[in-house]
Amino acid sequence: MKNIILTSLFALGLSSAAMAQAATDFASVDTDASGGVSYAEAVVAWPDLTEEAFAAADLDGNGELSAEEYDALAASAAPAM
Ligand SMILES: [Ca+2]
Ligand SMILES: [Ca+2]
Repeated sequence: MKNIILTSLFALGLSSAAMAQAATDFASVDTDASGGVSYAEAVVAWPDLTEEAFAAADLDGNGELSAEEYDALAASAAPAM
């Protein structure tokens, strides 16, 4: 049964899009629950994220994305994929 379900998901092309969505909310990406998303954490959820894009999203330049900074990044990055 599992294989049938997985195959169906892949066949529908939901594998990357749907699962990426599910795993990219702030709390999920902040894997160490520090309250900020580091570049290392962000790149897990956004493999294509460049350091430049991360730095641009880090508006206060503290090296981590707050929930607000992260949401802004996610909003701009999500439609691309
Ligand atoms: Ca963190
Ligand atoms: Ca920041």
